[in-house]
Amino acid sequence: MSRPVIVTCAVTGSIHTPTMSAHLPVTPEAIAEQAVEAAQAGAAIIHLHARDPASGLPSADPALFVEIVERIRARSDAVLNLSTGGSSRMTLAERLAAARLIRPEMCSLNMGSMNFGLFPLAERYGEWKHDWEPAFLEATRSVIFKNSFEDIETILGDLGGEGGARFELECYDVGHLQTVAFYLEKGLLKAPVFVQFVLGVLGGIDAAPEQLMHMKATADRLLGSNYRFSVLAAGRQQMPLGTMGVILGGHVRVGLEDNLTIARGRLATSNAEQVAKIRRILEELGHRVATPDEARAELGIATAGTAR
Ligand code: KMH
Ligand code: ZN
Repeated sequence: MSRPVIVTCAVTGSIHTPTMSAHLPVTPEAIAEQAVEAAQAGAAIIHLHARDPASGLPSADPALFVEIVERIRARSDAVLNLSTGGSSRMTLAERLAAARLIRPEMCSLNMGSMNFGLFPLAERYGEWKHDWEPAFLEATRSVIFKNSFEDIETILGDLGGEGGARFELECYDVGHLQTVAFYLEKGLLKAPVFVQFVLGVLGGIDAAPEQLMHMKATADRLLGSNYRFSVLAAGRQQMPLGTMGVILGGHVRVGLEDNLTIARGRLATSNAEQVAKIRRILEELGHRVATPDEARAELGIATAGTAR
């Protein structure tokens, strides 16, 4: 049966570095341009990070986020989803500053503290565009991506609640689903929650079909009908496991934050290229992409115009 599938596009993130792809957008103009193209290609939700325009280093500067958001809003009605994960080297206050100011329709919310290993990526490159890149990746050997219960409650309290943001609940392992169930039970999260199954981060669950089934079965058991899900697989499993998520009745996230390629050994030239690819696949499967307003209705976001 034809079903509107919500495609999220995560356009730049804080994992990849400028050396890895010339197509990774860095400046507010480039991030906004790629976001608008991704929305035109079929993405209903745009997941946003910012980078320092000169160096490409992940940035928490609210002024950069404001510029990105204003540029996108002038040309697109896509749901804008601001990261509260930032990068594992930012403090919680830094990570929240932009969302506290902008009050977006959606924010990410990472459901547990974990190792987040980017250091193996450093071995693949010999020469770097910027000095900070190898040190940034190497630092993930010792840095914890901190998302304590207190941090989660701070984010829920500051950004959620009545009239607040809906959340993309980033779950990197089955244990994180227990935390989602806990906050649903406590009433701090409101159903239906939007769970992003994140597979393939070093330190989280690996990117394999069996693990996606395990995440889905665990979420079904713990969350019942109170959740919707999307699938994000880091690296080359992005399209295969995203497709599997669609087949399982879920939604899908693509974008250069999670994977720089469009096929084995070939860099994607834009975020829109990845959106177009998953769109072709899901249309071949008999589905269609959800519009931003269909995504808002499905996820309980107040319709554009009535809020923000
Ligand atoms: N980078 C992804 C694996 C966030 O921005 O809050 C998860 C993510 C986290 O998008
Ligand atoms: Zn992100």
